[in-house]
Amino acid sequence: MKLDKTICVAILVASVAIPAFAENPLISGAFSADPSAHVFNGRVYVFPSHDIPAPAGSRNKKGFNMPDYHVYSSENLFDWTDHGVIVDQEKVPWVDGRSYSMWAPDCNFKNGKYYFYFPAHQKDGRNAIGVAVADKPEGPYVPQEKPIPGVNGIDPCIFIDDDGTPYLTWQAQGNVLVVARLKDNMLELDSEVVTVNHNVPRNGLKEGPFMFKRNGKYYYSFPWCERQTECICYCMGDNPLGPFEYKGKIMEQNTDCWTNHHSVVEYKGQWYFFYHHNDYCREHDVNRSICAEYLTFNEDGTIQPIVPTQRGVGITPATNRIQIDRYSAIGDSNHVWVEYNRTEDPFAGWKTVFRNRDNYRRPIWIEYDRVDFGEKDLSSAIVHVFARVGGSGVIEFHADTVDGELIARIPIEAKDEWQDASAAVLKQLKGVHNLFVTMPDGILMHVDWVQFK
Ligand code: FUB
Repeated sequence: MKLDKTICVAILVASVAIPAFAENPLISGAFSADPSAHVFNGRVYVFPSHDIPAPAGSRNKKGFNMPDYHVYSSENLFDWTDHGVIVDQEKVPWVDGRSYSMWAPDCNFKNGKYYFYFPAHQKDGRNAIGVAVADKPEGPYVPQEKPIPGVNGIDPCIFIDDDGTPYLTWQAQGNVLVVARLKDNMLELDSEVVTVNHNVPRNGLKEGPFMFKRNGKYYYSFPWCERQTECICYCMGDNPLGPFEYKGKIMEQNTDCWTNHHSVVEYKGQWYFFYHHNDYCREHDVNRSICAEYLTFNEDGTIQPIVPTQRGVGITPATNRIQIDRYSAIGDSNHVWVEYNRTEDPFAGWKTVFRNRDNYRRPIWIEYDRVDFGEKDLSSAIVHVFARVGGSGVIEFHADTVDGELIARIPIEAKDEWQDASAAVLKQLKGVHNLFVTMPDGILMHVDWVQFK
């Protein structure tokens, strides 16, 4: 797919400070990568890095171009607010302002302040890690004049232990993950820099470390390129300075995007795993988008492997436009699949194509988990559909299974344009249910979204 850079740049500018809505990816209208998630003041804040298509004058046409950082927050993990740019390469005194080198960051709270850690190229070209400080998670952030002394590398993660002791871990030069204690001022090292030893094989790149604590155990996780692309694996230990014991993979490598980068957070009693993929850019893998999944621990504290989904996390109100192409399960791929709405503009999202070939007799279906039907009766069900002349038929909504209770049956008239077809709700549901959308009659329909009113 060819990504039109003019369109992308225009959308990036327009996206600042407007809400972003999504399942996976979480953010639309701008690229985002390397998500670092934290809970501050009862909301989830995600501090990603920001990929852009290579701008004129970039020295790195084919690689990452990352000029600044935004912060996003959400209360329901479905509606995300973009709080705008918090740190810009041109406004940090020590950073080469034309290097587009603002890679994976992290942020944490201590002494009443928010400390944002970010890597970038210094004016002499070497990588350093600096800090910007704010009174609120959404900023404004004030960058320090100089980077942290003695810290050369990328991908900082700032972990604060229960007793308030801060630790910084990062990828140091030479493909080595390291950790050090910080002083109480959060701006200087307070210990030797310790190499993190774990018994993954020595070969393969390791970067993007993330540390968190649960039930007294320290979890040290990181992307590792074992074969073609990066998987995310983890170790556990009893001390933030190690040693750690290797426990296995949280997320397998994927086929399309060379990098992955993650964070783990507990919010309202549920654990979440944030990561990235290149869903909005299939032409190459340096314009990425952040995603989230549920994370589950075993009894012994080990982590269950996570498979990436389109559906992601969160509960969707039935009265929203439900993007069923962000599905949780899908039928036979010869008869139902997902495509971009407009290949020239990936941020326009996806649609589901229902296609009955050879008089296929089984249900053609897609499932979207966790729809909240609320407590009040709903009157109508709507489908935003394109069914060209000769393509009339029916779309049905079912509750919880493909042949579960019939919520609505919507006759579709063939038209040469997109239409909102609707019908009365036949079965009133209350609370959260999984929604199955089927095409019991018809040849070819494109569905962008469905909605209840
Ligand atoms: O985003 C640039 C780099 O790619 C990050 O710093 C790495 O962790 C990888 O995600």
